[in-house]
Amino acid sequence: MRLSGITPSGHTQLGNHLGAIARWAAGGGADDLYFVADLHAMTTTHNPAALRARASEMLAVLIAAGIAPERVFVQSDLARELGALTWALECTCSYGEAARMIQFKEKAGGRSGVRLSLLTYPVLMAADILLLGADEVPVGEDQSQHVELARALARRFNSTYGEVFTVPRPVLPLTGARVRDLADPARKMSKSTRDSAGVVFVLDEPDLIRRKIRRAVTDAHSVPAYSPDDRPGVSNLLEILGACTGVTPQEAAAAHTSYGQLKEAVADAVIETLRPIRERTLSLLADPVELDRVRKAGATRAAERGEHRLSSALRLIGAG
Ligand code: AQP
Repeated sequence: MRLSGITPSGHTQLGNHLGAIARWAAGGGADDLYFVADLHAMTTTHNPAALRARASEMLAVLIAAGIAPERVFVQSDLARELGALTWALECTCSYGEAARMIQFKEKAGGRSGVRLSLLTYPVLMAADILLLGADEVPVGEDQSQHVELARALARRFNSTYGEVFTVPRPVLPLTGARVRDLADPARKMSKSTRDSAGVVFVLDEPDLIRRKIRRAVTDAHSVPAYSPDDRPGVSNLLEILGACTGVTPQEAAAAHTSYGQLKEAVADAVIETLRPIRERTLSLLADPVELDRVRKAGATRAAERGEHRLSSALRLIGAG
């Protein structure tokens, strides 16, 4: 069983969709679970009301994109279970192990005023994985150290207190295109980027999507060619077009003779790819009672899947 999450650190963007969500919707095993990792969006300054709204919106986007509602849940709906398991795992983890995490070192930058949760969130991530018994965790390079920690904690807990956890394996994610920021193709498109001129959000209006794509940074050439290293802007557009229309970036390049023509084609393809998701998301959000019912059902199913591991772990560690 695979477990994948998406953090509501901003609104869902095109990269999240083409790189992850579309794959999640298209493939995977019947047991796989996907979650909105809202607790992970609290490790730096955050706005509670905005986070709550984004978490609901992201849940709706995942369902609208085609992931079966019974495979989706919001992490904070399992806050009690995850909080209890995180504590048991923190009591299995050394301070040195947590402080060695590269992401912590990079993000904390040696400052003592950072939230303690920035140090401990890999333990919460271990709890996400171990509670649900995921044996495969798709992770990119930046998170692989955290899955190693989850493996170490699972092994240590099992050998110290008793066998309860499946030891997870990091696996290559079902990745699609790697989408770059339209205004700065040197960096990847990210939902939390402050200047959103180069970020297409899944819920952007079609007109806005077209304007952002028309303004995409390219280069001094005039005929499209796929060459990511020296022509990152136009190559990014070709990858986006390829991902939206099911062709290779090279094929997309061959079909266009000018940057202007290419940008219009990219805008059309992105708008048509996102249109049904946007429409379904808006209709899900327009019926909060139904969305809440789906959300509660997802949370109940996920909690039931983890219940026996949590109660065994707590009993084995001496709680209750
Ligand atoms: N630009 C991207 N191209 C392809 N895939 C991407 N993903 C993110 N950006 C791109 C994939 O989306 C999934 C969920 O992402 P996440 O929320 O776990 O974290 P992230 O990778 O940090 O996403 P963002 O949008 O860049 O968020 P912030 O701004 O908070 O850092 C992952 O599978 C990720 O690979």
